[in-house]
Amino acid sequence: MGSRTERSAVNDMTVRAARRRFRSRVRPGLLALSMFGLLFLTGCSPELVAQMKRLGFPPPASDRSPYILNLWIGSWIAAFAVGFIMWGVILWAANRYKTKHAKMPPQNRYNLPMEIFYTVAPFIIIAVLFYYTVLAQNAVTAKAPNPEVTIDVVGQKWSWTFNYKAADNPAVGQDVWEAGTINKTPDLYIPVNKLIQFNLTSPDVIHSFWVPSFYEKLDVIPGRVNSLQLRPTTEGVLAGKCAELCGTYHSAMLFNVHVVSENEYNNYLKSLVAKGQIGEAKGPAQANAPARSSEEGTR
Ligand SMILES: [Cu+2]
Repeated sequence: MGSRTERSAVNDMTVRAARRRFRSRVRPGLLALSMFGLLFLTGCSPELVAQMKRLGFPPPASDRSPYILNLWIGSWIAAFAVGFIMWGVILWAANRYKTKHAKMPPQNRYNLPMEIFYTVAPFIIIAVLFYYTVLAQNAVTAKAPNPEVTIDVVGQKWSWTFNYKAADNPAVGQDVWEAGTINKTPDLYIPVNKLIQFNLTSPDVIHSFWVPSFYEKLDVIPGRVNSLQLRPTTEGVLAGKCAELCGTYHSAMLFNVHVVSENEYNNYLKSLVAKGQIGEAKGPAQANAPARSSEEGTR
């Protein structure tokens, strides 16, 4: 009886000594990490800190952006929560059953509750992510029957054409267009806080309409019309690009998005009327011809 008590006292001392060793090793590491974090964060500009808080995303620029941003941040929180639990369990097991203990940990083969747990837990994680993804997707792809502004976008090899359906707009009264070329980056003008519908078509290969600040992109597919709606929330100039590797000069498929006041928007459309860019443009003529395989470049 006495020897068992002595043995357990010795065990307690060994465990306490191990804990002390562990703390003395971990504490300086944590301190260094937090000092580094503090220095790193204080050395950053407010924009960079804001971008880090969005986990790398640019400032949101449309009414649909917050849904995607929340899904992005929520997914990382869920991933880190699972990660911390798993890292914790791994570290605990590695420390608890170090080889110098020379003791086999209790084996749990055929432990039914444990097996059910690690089968069901991933399904719960996936189901929760799936649920929030569907909610965000429905909010982002929701369409109203009467958008305030409609713009037909043509993605062609290797630039963009924007058709402003402005015949109903009393300030303009005509449909107008603007087209880019491989050497001229086209401008897309949209009015702030208006519900805009983009109808996307391609006369040649698959492109993808992408304005990173809107957080969403949509494929531009020959033979079908894909459309998306959004309401830009802040005035400014945003970068637009093609997000589908579509051929040799894919990287030239850039455009500038000018989010402006309604007045500026109407003035811009009137300037297109003045230039005679009236009616509808569907991309360059050669782009409308069937593509030959030798012209395809990288496919
Ligand atoms: Cu493209």
